[in-house]
Amino acid sequence: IAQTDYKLWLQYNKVANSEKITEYQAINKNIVTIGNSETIQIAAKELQNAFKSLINKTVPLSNKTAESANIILANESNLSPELLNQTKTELQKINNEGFVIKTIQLKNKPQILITSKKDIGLLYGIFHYLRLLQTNQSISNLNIIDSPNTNVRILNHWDNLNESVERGYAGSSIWNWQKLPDFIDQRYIDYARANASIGINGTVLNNVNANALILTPQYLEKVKALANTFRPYGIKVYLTARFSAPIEIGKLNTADPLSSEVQQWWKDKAKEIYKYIPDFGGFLVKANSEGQPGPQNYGRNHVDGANMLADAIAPFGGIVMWRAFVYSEHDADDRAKQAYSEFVPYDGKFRDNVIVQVKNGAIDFQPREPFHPLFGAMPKTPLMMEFQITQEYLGFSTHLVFLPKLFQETLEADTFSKGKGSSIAKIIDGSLDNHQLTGIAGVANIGSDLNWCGHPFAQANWYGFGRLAWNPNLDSKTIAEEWLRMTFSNDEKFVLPVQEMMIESREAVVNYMTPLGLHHIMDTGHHYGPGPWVSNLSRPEWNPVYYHKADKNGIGFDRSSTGSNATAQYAPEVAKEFNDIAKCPEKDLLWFHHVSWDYKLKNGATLWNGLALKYQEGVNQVASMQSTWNKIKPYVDEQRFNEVEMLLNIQQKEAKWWRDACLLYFQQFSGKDLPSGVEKPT
Ligand code: GCW
Repeated sequence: IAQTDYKLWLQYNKVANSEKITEYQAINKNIVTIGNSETIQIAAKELQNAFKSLINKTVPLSNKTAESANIILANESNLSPELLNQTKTELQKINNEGFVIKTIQLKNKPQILITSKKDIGLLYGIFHYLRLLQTNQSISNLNIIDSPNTNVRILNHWDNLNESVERGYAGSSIWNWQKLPDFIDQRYIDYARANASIGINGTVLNNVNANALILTPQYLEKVKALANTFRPYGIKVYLTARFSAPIEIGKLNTADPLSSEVQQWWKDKAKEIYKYIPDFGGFLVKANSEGQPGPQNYGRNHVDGANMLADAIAPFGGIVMWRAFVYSEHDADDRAKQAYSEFVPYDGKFRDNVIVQVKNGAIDFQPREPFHPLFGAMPKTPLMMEFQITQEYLGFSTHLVFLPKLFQETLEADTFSKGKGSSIAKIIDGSLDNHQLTGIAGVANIGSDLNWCGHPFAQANWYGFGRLAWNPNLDSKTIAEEWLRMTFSNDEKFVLPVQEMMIESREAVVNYMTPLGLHHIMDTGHHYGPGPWVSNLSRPEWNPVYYHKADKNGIGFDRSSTGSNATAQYAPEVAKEFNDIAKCPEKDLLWFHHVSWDYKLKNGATLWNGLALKYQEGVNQVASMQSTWNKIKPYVDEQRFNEVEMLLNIQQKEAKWWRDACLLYFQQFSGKDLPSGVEKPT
């Protein structure tokens, strides 16, 4: 049996609705391309292939309009005056990666013109157009004007040179370093195509826990081969820069960013890289975090380090993405405060080609975190978002969790940094503080598994990340619907219940793992399964007990003004809310407060009962996901149906494991019975 899910959301299943297929066949008669870049050829070929299966038709390709209906692909410089005239105003509204899809009249026939400033816009345009067909929408009277809201839409692969993947749950790395540069695996092309279809335009090939060898000629040859493969798809290659590379591969005895010898080494290195890859994107750097080398090893700071690399790469147009994920045992009263304390003093001090990459929350990719307080606190510095698509703390590739719901929650959060309406989306897209350099990164969940992501539904997280990177204001519900229609079926009897299941899956995982603001109570190291009892690790903030602080008086981390005062890192309006136990959203309660077991929640239940009931609710939600899945069996191929069924069975077992382990453990402190409605652990 063919592996259906290798094809991701580009299944191009034959359109089942007969009216639609007639409509689509009538207008898609000829594909006309004007211009001959590799990108335009890829776009035309994609259309041809898609039409073959979507509408069961071989559509001819030419470079001249025929006397009938045409679908015309041409960037603005290749438009005839007649065509330009009909799209001038629309073209003014798009940026260099945007596109216009417009129904126009030519020779008295309706035509579909896809146009753009650059050819990459045409590729994005045809994928948008095909999405309309894939989701059975009307294609008459189109006038679509679309551009990405951010400029760096990038995947971060945590892939090691030995082909293992840090926090990867879908097999090994897809980069076959041993066979590169001469062997171009078809996967690289399929990867580029899938990314282009959702507007991703950059990829960091290797782990932020970096190996300097990637910067040696032996590897740069291989990186070049990948960059050449990705280029026509609009994807730039970036690498992580190990800060100590001048010592490890340069034979210097220091990596001090203020040493002129070190500065020269990076300048030469940049020059060398650009000889291989003229459009190299730049560096991603994890410095002085979790044992990685950095400027602080030499008594220098993040600005010294980032600017030194930025200066080396600026003449070639590259950027530096400097990560803000830092915490250390020396400042362990509250790990959540550290990135803010360390970075805010540097606001406005970074070079123009530096962007600071900030995780969505202040701890580490939890099922739920309040937004990171750095957002809104560094208005003079471009900040980019770092989401984790791979599910390190959310059940790996075993649990079905639809992450765009989580991403959306963060993007919509209001920082109040410039008063009400200062959402994170506006910080990320540069509009709030007027930044030109903008970006959004996702730690990839892609591996060598036949289905790319380990779980068939984990593909939706890759898809949704790309869609939100393009437009951070999209609704996750719309994303789920699009993805389902493209990946499985347009039948409403399938789409509606499964869409609901996806949307609910995020709250389910929060409930059965870390309800009411609990966090980081996963078992240590691997972060799979519960481990709230772990307390024996050498650094305090590695231990789950540090985060939940359960005792006989209650549970939760007091980050209010009576505790670590992390709330003071937010704008006053936000701080006021988080600080006050009565106003703090209950979903974040135990993140910000140590709350007594008898505290009355808004629904009247005591905290203990409420917590127990949330764990139970999570288990029930997974049971309802299972029953939804069983009902849609007729609409899904057997292979994917079975895979998801088996995975949901594991998720159900493990939701119970979480509930029982956490409640039995916390019960030692609360000393209370489980409320009715909560199943007794067996
Ligand atoms: O999420 C944590 C992971 C580490 C990771 C680190 C980081 C790449 O447990 O595996 O290292 O964060 O983001 O740098």
